[in-house]
Amino acid sequence: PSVAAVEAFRLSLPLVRSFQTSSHRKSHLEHIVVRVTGEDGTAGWGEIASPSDPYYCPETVDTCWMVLQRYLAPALVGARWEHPAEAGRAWARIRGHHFAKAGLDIACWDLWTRANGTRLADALGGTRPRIAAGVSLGIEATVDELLAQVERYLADGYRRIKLKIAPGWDVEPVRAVRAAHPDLALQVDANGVYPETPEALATMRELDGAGLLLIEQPFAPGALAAHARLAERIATPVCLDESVDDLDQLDSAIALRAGSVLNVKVSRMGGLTAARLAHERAVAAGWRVWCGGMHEFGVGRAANVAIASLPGFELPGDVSGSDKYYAHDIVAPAIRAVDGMVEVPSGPGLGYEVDEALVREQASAAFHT
Ligand code: OSB
Ligand code: MG
Repeated sequence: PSVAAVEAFRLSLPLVRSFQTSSHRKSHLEHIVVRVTGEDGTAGWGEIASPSDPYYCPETVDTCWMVLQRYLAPALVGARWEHPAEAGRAWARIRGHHFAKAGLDIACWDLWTRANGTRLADALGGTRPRIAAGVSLGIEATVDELLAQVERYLADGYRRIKLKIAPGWDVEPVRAVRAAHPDLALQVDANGVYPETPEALATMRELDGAGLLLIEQPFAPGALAAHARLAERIATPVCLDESVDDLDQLDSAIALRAGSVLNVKVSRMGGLTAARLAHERAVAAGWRVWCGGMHEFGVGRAANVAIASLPGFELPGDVSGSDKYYAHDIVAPAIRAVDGMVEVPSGPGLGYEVDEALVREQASAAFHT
């Protein structure tokens, strides 16, 4: 098939609970919703779940909007492909900009599977009828507030908790949560904020005694060697997120033993096609994999659910129900976790219906290529 038209919508949704970033409080998140139309009129939906600011990765909503409008959408329109895994050839010579590419890649997979009447999860090679969902909890004002959040999500049925950590908020909150829940499946994510110093190593050694499933991205994205040195010194598995946004980086990480677990994010890898290959390669190397998230709206979340149904995704992911973030999502039925599990939907494509009227009416900007 080929894509005859690309439409994009900037859409902001209010958060159920605002959260603190390194610079300010966020009460809304803005993502870009993408709609592609095939030659036969079939529609496919994708989502660009880039953060607004370049603190997680270099991309922002503004860079995604620009690159999508100026380079990616024009490259895709009219290009022929037999299978969605080939659609990315149209934009292969554009370097980087993985979040922006992921939106189009997801939309092409949705288009193709809807046109064929197949489920996205099946087309990707998924085998799980439901996926294990954990939650990612941010840095709170006090340890008591964090403990209350943990209680709340355990009461909701989630079985794995990830705590964000940073210098000044690491050993103490982890100890407190572990003391309150000795058997909890618990892991931490530093988003690369620790320098590789003796103090940081001492912190990692203390965390190593807390019975964590893994320590995610303690050092900067490019610091593969530092991750390898840490992985040799502690027993807790080191997990990479920001360090791996393409298959070459994954190969380097594997060769250097910079970790033993990969957080596979559809957005960071540049789409479902790349995420699927990363999953294959990591599993073949003996790494464990799980599905990470970027606070996706329903379209991106549905893509996460589909990829997480692949056989290698053995560890619970960050793919929680959308009600953790949004009271009104853009898809129906709402994506829900029951007893810590999200059902892989049975309908064709992404398996959820997009509220197109809401997307069109609420968008703050739109373009059509
Ligand atoms: O590092 O995994 C991360 C959200 C935004 C940016 C980075 C990360 C995250 C999460 C969110 O942890 C998980 C989710 O989508 O629920
Ligand atoms: Mg992370």
